[in-house]
Amino acid sequence: MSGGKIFMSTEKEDPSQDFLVETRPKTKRPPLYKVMLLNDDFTPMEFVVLVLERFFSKNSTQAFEIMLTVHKKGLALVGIFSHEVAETKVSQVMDFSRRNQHPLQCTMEKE
Ligand code: TYC
Repeated sequence: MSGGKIFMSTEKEDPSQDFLVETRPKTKRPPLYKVMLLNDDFTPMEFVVLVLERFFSKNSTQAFEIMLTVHKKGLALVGIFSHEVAETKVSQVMDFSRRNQHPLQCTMEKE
């Protein structure tokens, strides 16, 4: 973030009259959220690949690699989004998995 303090002189004899002006804009970037997929023993690998392609716009190579990372390590980061978008992604994955009777879990956490 840019900004800082500018020293203002009153151009009077007494330097104690000089003052500092705060120039840092009081804005905050909105927090971002990591969306993760979790491993389980039952969801078919092809289904996880499909989820990554459909909801996270991964190509088939990327989707397969992320799926394998989850399978081997227990979880993987699939994307970083605003709170609203992250919530939507998690809901879409959980609904799609439930409707297809797979126990696949998708979670989000503040970055
Ligand atoms: N472990 C699953 C299997 O062997 C595959 C899998 C991968 C499941 C990634 C979930 O997020 C997941 N069929």
